[in-house]
Amino acid sequence: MEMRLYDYWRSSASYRVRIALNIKGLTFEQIPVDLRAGGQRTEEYLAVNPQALLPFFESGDVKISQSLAIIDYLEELHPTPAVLPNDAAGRAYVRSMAQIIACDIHPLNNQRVISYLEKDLGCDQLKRMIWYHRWIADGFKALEAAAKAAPGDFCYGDEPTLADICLVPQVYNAKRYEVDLGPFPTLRTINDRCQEIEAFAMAAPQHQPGA
Ligand SMILES: N[C@@H](CCC(=O)N[C@@H](CS)C(=O)NCC(=O)O)C(=O)O
Repeated sequence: MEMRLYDYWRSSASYRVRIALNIKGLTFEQIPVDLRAGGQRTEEYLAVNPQALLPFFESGDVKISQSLAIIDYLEELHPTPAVLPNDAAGRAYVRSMAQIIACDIHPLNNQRVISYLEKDLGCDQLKRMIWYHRWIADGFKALEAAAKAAPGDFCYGDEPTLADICLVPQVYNAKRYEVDLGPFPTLRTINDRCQEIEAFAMAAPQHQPGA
């Protein structure tokens, strides 16, 4: 069954799903939705995903929003190569790292939130950047400690997992907005290691349509 991914080259949540699809060696059609032009709020896209967010995944009758739910689905359907460890404690640890990013950093810095700060609350650019940096630094502090305490060369273990899949796009965002990554040496090393893996490299924003 052909897989389709509605995404945007700079969308970090879409970037997660692209990495997972690549790790599992799955081919997929990309349907770019231009977030900067408000493509997520068009009638056409709202009919696909009423939440007006990317990514969105389709495969036949299966239609899924939310990057982590999509990756869970792919993991269940295509268990190897796995992106979760094979023991319950390991899986919980990896999910907790992934959720530091996906639940506690990313939603606070999403385009609609930054735009709300600017247009509705009148925050100037400096305040918006202080906000943006704050939540990455907060989350990365916890993630740095978690990755340092974990075994292996990646966030957890010797193969990339869901935690690395979430980390790399978030580091991309951090670099884009010039967040100081000096205090996070473990995360920087893991990010560099992931860049050497084709599945991660090919999922990078600069290789996507529209970039
Ligand atoms: N929790 C969602 C987050 C999705 C999300 O926020 N996507 C961003 C792009 S990375 C988006 O579509 N933003 C559009 C907007 O803020 O208007 C997921 O993991 O899929």
